[in-house]
Amino acid sequence: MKIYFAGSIRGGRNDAELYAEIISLLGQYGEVLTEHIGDDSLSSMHGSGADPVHIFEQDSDWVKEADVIVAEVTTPSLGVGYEIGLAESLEKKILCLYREQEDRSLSAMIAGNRHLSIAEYESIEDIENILKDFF
Ligand code: 6IA
Repeated sequence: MKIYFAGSIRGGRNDAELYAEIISLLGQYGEVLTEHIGDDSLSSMHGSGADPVHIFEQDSDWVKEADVIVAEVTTPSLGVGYEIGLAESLEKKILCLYREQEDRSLSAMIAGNRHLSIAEYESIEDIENILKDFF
């Protein structure tokens, strides 16, 4: 099973450590194509010289190759939203993980989309159980 994990980069890296934990949990279920998303040294600015055309093409290819997309959607990210839309158009199975926030709500384009599985969590233990059910 090939798993594409999507998480915010330029949207903000506050949850980068959590992404690494989720990626490690996902490793029990298959090959995670995007382990770099949890890389703590990948800041929103670092590597800004990286070729965006290459990143776009590589990530789009990986979405196509993946059996399943797991997206952490708490930190709003244009890239993650795009990847979810692309995956939906390719009829992939998609799980969105969301932690409720005091100051903002999840985009209606995600929250209101019946093609997505959306799971709210509070702790990493919740995520473990959500993944068990999903896979
Ligand atoms: O809009 P965002 O940057 O928050 O979008 C994040 C999403 O887009 C992630 O799920 C990634 O799959 C993808 N993505 C965005 N930027 C990159 C990237 N380097 N490398 C790989 N995937 C990416 C960007 C340059 C970075 C060193 C700042």
